[in-house]
Amino acid sequence: MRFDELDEAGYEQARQEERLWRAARAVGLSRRRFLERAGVAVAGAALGACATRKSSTPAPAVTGTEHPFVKAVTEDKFIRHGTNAEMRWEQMARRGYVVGNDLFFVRDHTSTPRIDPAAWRLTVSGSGVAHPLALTYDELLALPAVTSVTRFVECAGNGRTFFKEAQGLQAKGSQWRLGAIGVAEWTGVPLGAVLERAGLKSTARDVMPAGLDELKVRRPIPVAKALQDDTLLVFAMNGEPLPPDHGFPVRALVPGWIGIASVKWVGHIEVSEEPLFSDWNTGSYVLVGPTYQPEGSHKGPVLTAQVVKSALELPWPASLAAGQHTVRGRSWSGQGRIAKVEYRLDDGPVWQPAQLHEPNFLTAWARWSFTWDAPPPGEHTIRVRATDDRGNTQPDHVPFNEMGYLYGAVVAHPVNVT
Ligand SMILES: Nc1nc2c(c(=O)[nH]1)N[C@H]1C(S)=C(S)[C@@H](COP(=O)(O)O)O[C@H]1N2
Ligand SMILES: [Mo]
Repeated sequence: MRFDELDEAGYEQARQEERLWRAARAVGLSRRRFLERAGVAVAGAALGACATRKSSTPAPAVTGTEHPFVKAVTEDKFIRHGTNAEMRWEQMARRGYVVGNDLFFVRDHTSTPRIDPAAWRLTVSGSGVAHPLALTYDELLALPAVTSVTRFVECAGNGRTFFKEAQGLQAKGSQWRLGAIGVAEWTGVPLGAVLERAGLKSTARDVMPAGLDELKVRRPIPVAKALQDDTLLVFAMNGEPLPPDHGFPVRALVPGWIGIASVKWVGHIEVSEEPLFSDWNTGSYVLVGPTYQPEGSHKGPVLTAQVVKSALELPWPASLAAGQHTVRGRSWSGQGRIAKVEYRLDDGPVWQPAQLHEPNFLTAWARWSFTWDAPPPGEHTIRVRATDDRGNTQPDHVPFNEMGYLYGAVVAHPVNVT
């Protein structure tokens, strides 16, 4: 099989096949037998079992896993999309402000690596720092940390499937509905503090954390964003050591920005006086489509902050008995706090206000509710539209882009009233 590796979906498919093929070789399967057994998922599961029995070699700093995830990704909590797992929104109906680590969505370009914290090092180097630095896990944990930084991590492609469902245009990549977002309470060392220790120069321009996963996922951010108080090197999530699937031992947290900036399993940080590039800011995570133009080495405008979105804490489609209900959901923005949420039934002309609930943290989300007299039995839709305190609001339509990023348009949630 041949894939276009410059395209996000192609890259992942190619790597997925390579990974399984390597696993096959490790347990002595010929490529032919491997392909015969093909049904890639089946082969993966079988090989996983063999590989576990065989592994007795001493642990290097980074080892791969046969399966994409370490935590239990079960049907009741998640919708699987290959190496990614989307949170089921109805699960949030019984929960508080943050998303528990067990329910937090996972977005792995390949699979979750297992990293030995004793062998792990964080290195910082490049033309933008005066003295390159190497820190052990214990040394990083000994630096002054901040906690209670409650922020979302959201994939740039969250909502992607609506390009197809609402506009009939299929975008490349995981067909997420709205569950590629989670809010957690993060603990970590401000990235700026680590950069200062490496002698950050006033001429430094870009900062690029790089992951220790198979693809070495990396994406630059400007120094100004790296130095923001809440841009962190995170080592704990909701009061627990960062789970493997979410970047153990250390991930970046780049608040408000598309998820790819929050690099997981960080091993190295490059700091440069020159602009930095990687495939994740030139080829992907840029807007490519009829209304967008390439910009220099970037295939299109480079994505940074997330747009405004809303989701209902209901299954998709939902089913409700006729009568009165409290409908709940959450709205968020990468650029400010949520200021207003409105809802609308079916194609009715009137937007009515929903009630906002505290807390309403910046670049996290706001919960809201409204009382709904479910109409007579039949198929209905609920639409929700949020506005942030910068005046950004959810439009009825967003122009198509090939990789399906930033779908912030109002979504019609189907509700079957019985
Ligand atoms: N090293 C590395 N970092 C990564 C990724 C990855 O595949 N490898 N995925 C990114 C993407 S696209 C997103 S949306 C977020 C998802 O974070 P989560 O899996 O903790 O929810 O991690 C980002 N950081
Ligand atoms: Mo993402």
